[in-house]
Amino acid sequence: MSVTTTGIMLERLSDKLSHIARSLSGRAAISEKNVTDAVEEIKLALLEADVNVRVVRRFVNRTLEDATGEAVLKSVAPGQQFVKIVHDRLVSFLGDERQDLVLKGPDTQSVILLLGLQGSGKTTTAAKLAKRLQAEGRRPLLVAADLVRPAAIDQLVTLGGQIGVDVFRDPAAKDPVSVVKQALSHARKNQFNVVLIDSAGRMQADSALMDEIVRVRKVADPDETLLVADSMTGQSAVDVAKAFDEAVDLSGVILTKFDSDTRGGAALSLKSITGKPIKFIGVGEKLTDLDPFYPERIASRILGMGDVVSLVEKAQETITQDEAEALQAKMAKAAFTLEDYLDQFTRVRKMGSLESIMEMIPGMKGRISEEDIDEAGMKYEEAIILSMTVQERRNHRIIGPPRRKRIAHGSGTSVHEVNKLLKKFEKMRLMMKKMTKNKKYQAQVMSQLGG
Ligand SMILES: Nc1nc2c(ncn2[C@@H]2O[C@H](COP(=O)(O)OP(=O)(O)OP(=O)(O)O)[C@@H](O)[C@H]2O)c(=O)[nH]1
Ligand SMILES: [Mg+2]
Repeated sequence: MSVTTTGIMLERLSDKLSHIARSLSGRAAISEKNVTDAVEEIKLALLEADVNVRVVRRFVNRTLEDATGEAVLKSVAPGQQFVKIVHDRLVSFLGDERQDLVLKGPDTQSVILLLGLQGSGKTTTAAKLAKRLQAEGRRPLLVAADLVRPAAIDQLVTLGGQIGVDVFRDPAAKDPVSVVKQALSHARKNQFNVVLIDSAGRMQADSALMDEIVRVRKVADPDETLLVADSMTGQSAVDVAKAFDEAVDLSGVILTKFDSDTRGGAALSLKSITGKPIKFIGVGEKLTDLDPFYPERIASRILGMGDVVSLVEKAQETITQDEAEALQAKMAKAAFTLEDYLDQFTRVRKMGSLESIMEMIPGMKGRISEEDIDEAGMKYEEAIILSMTVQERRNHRIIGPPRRKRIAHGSGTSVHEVNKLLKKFEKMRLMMKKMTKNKKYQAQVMSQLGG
């Protein structure tokens, strides 16, 4: 999907949230006050983005609940854990899983009814959906059931022509109910398996027009009753959704004009207030500009993509405090073995670099130099360690010249590489031991562990 256009929409909210996230995630220790302050800032950012007040309150309460627990504050990377909590909350407010259209099998007739306020994008979206369904191998029929606006039928016929989809119309009809009835039987006779009904727009959800839509819905008996809502209208899109849902029981929402510079509030409030999923977003005027709505992606987008998302992923792999403490104790006693070292390779692979895993260990940040972590050499190192016996991994000093030769052979490396690894490992251990004896370092570690 067009990530850049979505970015425009949520830019301001995203800037704020990612700033907060970054300032917290850099810290090795955070207090309950840090969390409440950050949540307060997020609350303001959400309100400013026009998110429904009730939704904001819910969001704030749940985030505080999750983030002020021991598990977060006492974890090794509390800032990262916090970012992950905010991210997961956002995903859940946006609707968790992607929700696709729920249609009948291709041998049966499915019906999609599109409704919404005037100018929200119903007609355009009907054509976009028809194009999409056609690409999926369906045989769609567009139905011009907007008899209110004079040019509405022509508009749909033009759009249908552009994508090669038939449009059912009856210029003489006075009641959309009769158009829909005829269209359904026309579709049955001519093997169209998806009927898309474009209904008349209304200025507001007034009772006369609501009555009409209720009657249309009754004859159409749709599989999908989709509200087409303009995301630029923010809060009022949510109110409109509520009104339509009460009248006709929506199955989902399509948020249009997601490419415009809106504040993002509608997307964040809709699911939470109406309980109806956002199924698609309109991201432009072209008929290809319709994207499935992925809560996960939008949440990442709101949090500022790139670095924050990787932080979230890292947080899932972060070593626990117990593990860090055990490692710490081993380092102090110079009991850190090649076995422990090997153990880190799997983590490193998930996290990207040895440097980043070292940074997870309290006090290690900035103390390991580039040359100590030749990452290209990691593959060799792993192969070498794997060729050792368990005893050798636990005590590398027992590895004499004949064994070095065997290990080199077994790992497909050279004696030179084996020697290099053993020398480097010895150096690392000495450094760790020296470091852990340093009083200043100890104080730093204790504060980072919250002790
Ligand atoms: N930028 C952008 N424009 C859109 C999007 N969807 C629709 N539009 C534009 O919004 C305007 C109104 O779209 P229509 O499809 O005619 O809206 P409608 O709900 O059918 O309008 P009425 O039938 O008058 O109630 C058109 O200019 C569309 O091109 C979108 O996702 N992004
Ligand atoms: Mg229209």
